[in-house]
Amino acid sequence: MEIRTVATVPWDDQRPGTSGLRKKTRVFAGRPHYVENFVQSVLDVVGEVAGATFVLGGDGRHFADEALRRTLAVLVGNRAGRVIVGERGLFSTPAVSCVIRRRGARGGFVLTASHNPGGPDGDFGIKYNVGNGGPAPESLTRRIHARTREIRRYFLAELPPDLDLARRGTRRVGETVVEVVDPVADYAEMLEGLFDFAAIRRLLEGGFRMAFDALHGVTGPYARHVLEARLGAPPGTVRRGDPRPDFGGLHPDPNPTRCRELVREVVEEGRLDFAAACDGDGDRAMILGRGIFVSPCDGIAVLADRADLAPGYRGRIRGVARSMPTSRALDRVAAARGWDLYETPTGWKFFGSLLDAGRIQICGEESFGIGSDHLREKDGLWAVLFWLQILAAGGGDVAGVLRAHWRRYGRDWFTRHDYEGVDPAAATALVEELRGRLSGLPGTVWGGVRLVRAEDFAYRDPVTGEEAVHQGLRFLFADDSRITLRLSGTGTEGATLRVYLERHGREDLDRPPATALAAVAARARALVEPRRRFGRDAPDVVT
Ligand code: VG1
Ligand code: CO
Repeated sequence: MEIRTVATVPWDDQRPGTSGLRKKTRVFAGRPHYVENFVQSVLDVVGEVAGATFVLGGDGRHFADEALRRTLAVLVGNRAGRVIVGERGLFSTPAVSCVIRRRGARGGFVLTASHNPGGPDGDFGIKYNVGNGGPAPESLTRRIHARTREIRRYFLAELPPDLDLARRGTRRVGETVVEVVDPVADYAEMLEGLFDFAAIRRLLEGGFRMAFDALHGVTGPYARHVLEARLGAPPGTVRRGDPRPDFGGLHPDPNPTRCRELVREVVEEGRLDFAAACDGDGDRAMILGRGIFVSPCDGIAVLADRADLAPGYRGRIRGVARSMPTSRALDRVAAARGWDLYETPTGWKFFGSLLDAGRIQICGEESFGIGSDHLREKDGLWAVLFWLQILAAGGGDVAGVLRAHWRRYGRDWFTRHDYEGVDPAAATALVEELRGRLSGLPGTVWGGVRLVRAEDFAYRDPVTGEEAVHQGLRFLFADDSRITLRLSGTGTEGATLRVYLERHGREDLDRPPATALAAVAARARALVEPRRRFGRDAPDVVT
């Protein structure tokens, strides 16, 4: 097998964001060496690649086939000992995390831009996960970025043209064993160890009506196997279950705006007991119950509070964590139960050290991602099973579970307003101006309510001591309401401003967030001035 040293020139824009390197598909596809440069940069930084095992796969989006072969060619070129590839190039993000851990791999490459749309005019991405199964931490992504700016060569193997990555089997290519595997098996077996499958099966066979919408992302094969084949949900429970390169023209982002029809069917018309949808790479899940939408912030709190109902978590929770913009519903559960509570910057990479150290067992983000120490990624199908476990064990329905939670802890109304594709200079100016004014804001009055605290969120990892600064501006008011502003780190066009609003209360628990948070939203508008700064009167997406 011939391995060539290919001369290359660096690209200056390969900085990983909140979750991997994300760009327009045409950037990945059109620029010479773009994939190889990034993969080689990762391997140069990680080191000791020869003989090591890597996991490789993705959500099957447009360009994934080509990126798969090019990534594999660089791994073989670097004399990796073994590459475990998902059949047809498919692997969900949580499954990659699972397989890295089970097989003791050095790391894994996930070819996905997650919830971003795909296709030739959409987005593509590469995430690198490390040996604990989790996203590369900041210290590593900084070094990877530095490496991409100086790389001058990569090592490339010529893959045999008849190497078939669509069929299971093991084959030696040069010094590397290429093992094409069923991407579902390990992951499904892991789930079976965490939940009481017999109880969930009784629920699903007992007239319970549910739907799972894979949005043509990678979760279709996982959900079909777990929900339909193993747990006895009727065929057809999984919708849009075949992964497609363009996600069927959909935006594989499970939120009420993008999943209008499912929300109408379940929440508005009450035609099913339960429904869920996952994003392209399977780490997010939106949960709906008959007549009710579960805010992900509430979802995290409920799952943690009821963890004893799942065999894998009974009596095991000692600490929990949430990203900073996520509502404080989880804090109330932690306080009541005497658990430690950590508040981290946005992005799953910040949970890894806490999970590794055993300080937390369950964690989550407002952006539909929840997970636990079973992996080092958020996990969409796991969250679905956790809800089914709660319903199977406790009886009742989603609405009943949520309302009982609110009665006990009060309700943390939460909403997120996204201004997408705004002028990056205007977005940066907003953040910088407000940052400059932070110390003068406490004591000022907004719509009759005093602002009591304003800060630029910084985080020191309690395990590693690593610092992360400028992780969002947050404003606390005298009525205990909270506004957080930050710029997205996953977009590929313009800037996206995220405005997170929340307030706690014990009265009128069924009020929708739009009503309960109307006054807070008005204060946020006064802070942001979207009309003046961005020429916008309303956010593009309200979650
Ligand atoms: C968003 C979410 C964040 C999540 C990240 C990756 O990041 O806000 O909570 O971890 O996406 O999710 P940002 O920087 O755009 O706000 V995934 O499922 O796209 O890998
Ligand atoms: Co995702």
